[in-house]
Amino acid sequence: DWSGNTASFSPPVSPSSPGEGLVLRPLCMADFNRGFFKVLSELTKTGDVTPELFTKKFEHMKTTGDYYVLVVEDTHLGQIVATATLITEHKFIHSCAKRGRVEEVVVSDFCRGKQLGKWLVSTLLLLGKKLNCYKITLECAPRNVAFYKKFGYTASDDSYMQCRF
Ligand code: 16G
Repeated sequence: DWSGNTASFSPPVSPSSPGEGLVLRPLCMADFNRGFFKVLSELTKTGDVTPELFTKKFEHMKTTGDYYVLVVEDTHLGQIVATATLITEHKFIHSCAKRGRVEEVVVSDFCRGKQLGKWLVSTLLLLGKKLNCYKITLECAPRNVAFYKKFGYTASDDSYMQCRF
């Protein structure tokens, strides 16, 4: 049930009217030179990633068919200004269903207020539904919980646990 999606756009934002010069599209190889990692570094440590490593990893992701990495490009600047990823994970349960994960949602600091986060997150919700995911999950900082609630995400009773290496 996706009726909990109450996110609204003001002014209206849609894939056909993203805002002057802003384009939402899948990641491509050339985005390495358009500041893709600079945007990611606003979320967490990216480490040193060479063009070769990026190419190898991205090729692998494309081969699996389970990675949907979206970017927003400011075509005037020729720079990536926001990104978000949907990953589908395969299950035996729920009649061999897929589960979706939303990861690395980042909007460049200087682009705040343009509702690019809403644009990306709502696009990934529609995509997850289209791909027949039985649920979509994400982890986020406590300050972002209210933002995701607007799209119908609810806090889970399950504990989020991790081992870090
Ligand atoms: C946030 C991100 C997650 C990312 C993590 C990186 C969203 C919705 N969540 O939780 O995808 O992997 O930050 O933090 O964008 P880390 O470097 O501590 O793993």
